[in-house]
Amino acid sequence: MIWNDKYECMDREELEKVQLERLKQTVERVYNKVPYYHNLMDERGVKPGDIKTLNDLKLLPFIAKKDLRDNYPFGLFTVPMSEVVRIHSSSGTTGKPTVVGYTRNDIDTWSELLARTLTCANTTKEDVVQIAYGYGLFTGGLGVHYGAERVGASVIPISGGNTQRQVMLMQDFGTTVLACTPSYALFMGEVIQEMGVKKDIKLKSGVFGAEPWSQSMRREIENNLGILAIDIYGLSEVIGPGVSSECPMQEGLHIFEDHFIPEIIDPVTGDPLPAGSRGELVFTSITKEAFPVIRYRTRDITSLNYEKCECGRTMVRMNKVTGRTDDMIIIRGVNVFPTQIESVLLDIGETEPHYQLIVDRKGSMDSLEVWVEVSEKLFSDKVKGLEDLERTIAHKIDSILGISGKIKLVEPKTIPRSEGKAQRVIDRRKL
Ligand code: DLL
Repeated sequence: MIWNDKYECMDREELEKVQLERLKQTVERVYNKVPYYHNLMDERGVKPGDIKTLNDLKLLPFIAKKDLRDNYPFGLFTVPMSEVVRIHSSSGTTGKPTVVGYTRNDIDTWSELLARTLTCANTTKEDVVQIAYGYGLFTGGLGVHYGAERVGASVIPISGGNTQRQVMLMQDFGTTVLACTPSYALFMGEVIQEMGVKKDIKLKSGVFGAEPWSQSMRREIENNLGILAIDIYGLSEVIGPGVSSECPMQEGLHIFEDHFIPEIIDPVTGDPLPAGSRGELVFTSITKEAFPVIRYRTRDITSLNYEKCECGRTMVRMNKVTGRTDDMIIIRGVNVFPTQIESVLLDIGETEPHYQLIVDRKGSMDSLEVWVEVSEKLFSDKVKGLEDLERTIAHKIDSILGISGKIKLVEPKTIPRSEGKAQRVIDRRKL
């Protein structure tokens, strides 16, 4: 089933006409309403009238998280506060958070996009949707919530945490669709196992996102919970969740291009890259009222696939995000994404999918330790076997990623569990 096939299945030529019209309006809007954009465009010698084709997008300046911080909190809004009905913000790791605002129409658009997203996970009004993303300033909880209501499903707005209670309600209320981060879904699977209640769980699908996760982690979640696990992507600066979503084919995430124009650029030079190349994803929002963004640099690394999808949607697909240009860790000169190590661990199969990377520096030498849990049985049974397993993992990481590291197998429940985004990397280097 497709939620809104008028747009989701639109002919490309027609879609591009819609995009161009909306882009022109958005550029006009930011130029006239936001002094910051006005100055940036003037500095580049670009006027709204110069945008004549979609190709002219590249004339426009980029915007990054720093620009949002410099205009904290509301400096990039294009409407007076009397028209803003919601504010969200994204927790920065340093300094001030970034703040985003929505008009009533923006909330309406957002609900529609999450309705599309949930429909990609086969959600209908017959479903019971348990929303275990955090509610609050984070966009996950409320974003998915409005979409689930738009679909007409019965919504359980439980937010994150209190996992035993989550599982109890899941049984009692007959939850069929779960919405949370993939790391939390994995943890829930574990708790369901421990409570011995898998047979009482009616889950059929889940919409998981807000952090990178590998195909092997998907298999793990799908097997543990017996569901279809759909990857959903978004970021607060662009709208929140609802920027793109996998369809049941699970071969890339359809970007809702009638609202967001994607580009892939070289993260170093900023030059647009040809179709199919891997690079940094950039978005221009073309329907937002309160807080549109022009060429927002996401720092997320992916590529775009313009081939036709079997599901019938014509919107371009982005491949799974493998990491960020800035959470990418560089160890002894090698770029490492936590998801690459996760894939190695899950492919070996004898470990649990709970791990943490500890990066440190002694003198001028970086060190990498990978802490990973093994099952109770393996841990107590075979101390000798553990050493072999540590060697196998170290060897595989070295041969695939080109980086040597010390593997430390630890007892179950040693690695802190997450109810939101997992913290995969502890970087102790003072860089
Ligand atoms: O994480 C919005 C969201 C909520 C998306 C619920 C999906 C589900 P932020 O907190 O602003 O917004 O974080 C955005 O999270 O730039 C990516 O680096 C990462 N991210 C989000 N979804 C995915 C995903 C929300 N499916 C940042 N795969 C983004 C990989 C993701 N990374």
